[in-house]
Amino acid sequence: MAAGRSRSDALYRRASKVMVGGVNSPVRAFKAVGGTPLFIARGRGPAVWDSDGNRYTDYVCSWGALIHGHADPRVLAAASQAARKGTSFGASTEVEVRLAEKVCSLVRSVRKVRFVNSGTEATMSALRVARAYTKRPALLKFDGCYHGHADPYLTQAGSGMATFDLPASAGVTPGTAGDTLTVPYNDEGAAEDAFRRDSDRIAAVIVEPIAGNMGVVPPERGFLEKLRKLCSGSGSVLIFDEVITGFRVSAGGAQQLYGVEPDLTCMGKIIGGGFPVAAYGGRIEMMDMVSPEGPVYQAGTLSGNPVAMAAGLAALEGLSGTSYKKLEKLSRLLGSGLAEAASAEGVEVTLNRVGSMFSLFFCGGPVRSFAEAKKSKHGLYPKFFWGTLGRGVYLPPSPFESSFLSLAHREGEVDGTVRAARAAFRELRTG
Ligand code: KE4
Repeated sequence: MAAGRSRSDALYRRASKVMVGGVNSPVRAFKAVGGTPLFIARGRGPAVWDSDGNRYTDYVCSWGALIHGHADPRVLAAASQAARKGTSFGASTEVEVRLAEKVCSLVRSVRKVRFVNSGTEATMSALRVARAYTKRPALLKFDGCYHGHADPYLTQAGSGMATFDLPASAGVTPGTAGDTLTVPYNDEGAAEDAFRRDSDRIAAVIVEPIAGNMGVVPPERGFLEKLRKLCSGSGSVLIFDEVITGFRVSAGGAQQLYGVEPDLTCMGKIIGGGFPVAAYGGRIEMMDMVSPEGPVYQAGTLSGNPVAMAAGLAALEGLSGTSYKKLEKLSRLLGSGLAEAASAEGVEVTLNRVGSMFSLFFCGGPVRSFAEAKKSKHGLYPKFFWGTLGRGVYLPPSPFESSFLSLAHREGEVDGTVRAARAAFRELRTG
């Protein structure tokens, strides 16, 4: 399959001279799976091609942003039409109003929104609003959840922090870290204990309503409801970080799927159709704390960028009820195919899936927390990653990430992926 990866290797050597680690985001460096990272030359639909011309069925999908697949014609047309009118004005435009109206129509709890350029900005700003609104300092988050790289979130985080086994980040002051409480995901009792100890200090609880950054870990029954009750009972702000799950698992995100309404919601990835767009929004009395309406300052040169807004609007307008039915049908086919392939080859795996986001753990189940996710035999993941990559399937280069299907994936891709996985599972067993 692989026509070699010499161009990627050469590009990585060049990149490493001028970019930290040869990458612009740590997980892309393939440290969790070894070897040198791929350099991607182009993508179309469900596929990407590396710089050596090797084709892969893509399950990274730009970390979940590309629900329509690569180079979606509608998104491309919208972005290029917008760009021809100018790329940025630093002033308001009609298209950002239309995207804001679309977001508010899809996510019931979001009555007002502010666009930013990354999920990190969204979660950082949402916390600032919560602290201003409650006049309290502390944040409660969950082990294994990742909310971007703002200082308050870099303790016991998932995604790249878990990949590099970093319980905390250098450069975060003890004062900042001291205001962040972490408890295990899906542990209602631990959350209750945190409130019993610190409810008068807790400004906000932030949670991935479906965890995607320790691998996929769905909420146990009652977990989100418990967080809602604890926050309502103590005047803390409930923040759903739906940067991954927003518009992914349903039109209204995980909050619609599970019927639990947060006070603030952070969104990203799909909302920009592959362009740098994120947002935070929610209750009017909280959002009106933000400048210029209120005392919480937050700003951004490229916030609401018209090209990115046009791409995001096209992405959201391209989603309908049937989109989620299609994604569920194909994702179920893939999930069962992978589980059957592992079982046929005598490899113990737990496959967690919600809609079109899924991940494999190399251990018995259930996997309901970061501690249980870490029980996965991670030594097997690199072998499985390279075994499938060499057969034309591109999975996330870390076990602490989600895989995603797009609306461009078809049964042909799923069949090919299951065949490649079965061969890779067999290699795990036979060495
Ligand atoms: P960004 O700042 O990377 O746009 O978003 C931060 C973020 C916030 N919340 C959640 C739930 C997220 O998953 C993320 C970012 N996701 C990772 C992948 N799991 C981005 C990939 C990367 O770090 O390169």
